[in-house]
Amino acid sequence: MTILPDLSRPHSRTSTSLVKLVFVVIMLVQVPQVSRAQQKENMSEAAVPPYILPNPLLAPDGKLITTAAGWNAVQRPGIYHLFEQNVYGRYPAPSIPLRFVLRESGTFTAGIKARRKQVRIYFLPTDSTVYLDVLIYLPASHKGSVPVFAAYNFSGNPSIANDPAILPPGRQHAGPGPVLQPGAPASDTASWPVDDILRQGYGLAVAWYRDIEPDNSMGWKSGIRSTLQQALAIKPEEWGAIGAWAWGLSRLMDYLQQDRDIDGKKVALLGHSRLGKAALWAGASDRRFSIVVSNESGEGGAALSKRWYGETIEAITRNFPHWFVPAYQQYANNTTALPVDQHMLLSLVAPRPLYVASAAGDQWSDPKGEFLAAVNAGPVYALFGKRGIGTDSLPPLMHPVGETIRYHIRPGKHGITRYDWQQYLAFAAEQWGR
Ligand code: GTR
Repeated sequence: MTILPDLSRPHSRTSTSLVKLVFVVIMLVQVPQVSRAQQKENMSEAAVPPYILPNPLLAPDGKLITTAAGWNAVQRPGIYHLFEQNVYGRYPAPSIPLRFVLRESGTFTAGIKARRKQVRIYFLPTDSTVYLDVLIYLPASHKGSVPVFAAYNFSGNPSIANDPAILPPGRQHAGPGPVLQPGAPASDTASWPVDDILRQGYGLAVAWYRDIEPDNSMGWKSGIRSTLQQALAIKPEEWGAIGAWAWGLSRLMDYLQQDRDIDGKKVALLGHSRLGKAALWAGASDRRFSIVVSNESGEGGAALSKRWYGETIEAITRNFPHWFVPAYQQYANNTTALPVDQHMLLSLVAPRPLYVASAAGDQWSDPKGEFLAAVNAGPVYALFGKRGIGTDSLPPLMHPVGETIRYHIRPGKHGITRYDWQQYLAFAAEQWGR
């Protein structure tokens, strides 16, 4: 792809000052480049070597993009394509008609009364073995369509709430992680404060990511990268598991768009950790998600890769070779050659609201690298007249900063907590004007 400068509009005074802002922000984190093989993981801030971030507004011909129109027409597609080629792979167009089957509906009291729906999304017209099971809770008192938070869960739909009516997964998927036992207490209710979500007038739509692809290096053989290979005209190696999971989120969105109980214009997509990586790629790829939330998504998610701290491309591609396209591996000890960094992934969400969150006890995810990526997506948001983080200093614990891009770091370990959710619910209320 050739990236051309945007010549469609004369540079206004605003765009000139935006350009200056771009330089200021970029200069704050850019320091001279060193070529250093990043063989091991570094957990010491003092040992972080200098690195250079690509400027998302700098077109390959050396001209700066200075308008939203130029970004959308030229730079956005170019950067998106670089992520497809080098990191996540192609995002196939849905060339197959989906089938939605309502399997169950009822009520559940999670502190507050909820309506429950369980829907199966089939991905092939006649085959019934390839599907995504969706569990939806809606505030029972609410009339009309409601905004929702959509997310994958790690351990299956029955893990999110002690609701005996939640249908078990249609099949068990190979590890890692324990096999789900029917009737066992929900194992992950702490990550899903269903009552808080419903009380604030939102619905929740969740699905188990392993319906799309089991999370191991052989998972592609039984996941959609094999079963939908023909239907989507994409070879398994043309995308990775994160790409497949992200694509599944878009199909969940297809369902949400046509459910009259749901306000399809107000769907916030949230993901934690590896599922945060998938949520960011889905949010970058599918502009119907009106808010995107990354909870401790780390390397390959919101954290900068060129900053040598915490998990590295070398470690992630060694431990999880199935998550990315094979091309990503070539940057394992050569991050300077990577033509993008994760602030550019965050930029692809612009101008939609974006929340990036870290935990101080989760240094493997590189909280500071996540913060700096959020800061450096700011110049793209500025093209749309939106304010980003507004500071280049990591804020104190539990002090969310920023407007359309927001960031917080909280104490504690890797996980998604009630505190995290409270910030996301407040952010959504603010952004959606509720
Ligand atoms: C870790 C991995 C991280 C993150 C995490 C998770 O083992 O290194 O990139 O994805 O798993 O998903 O919990």
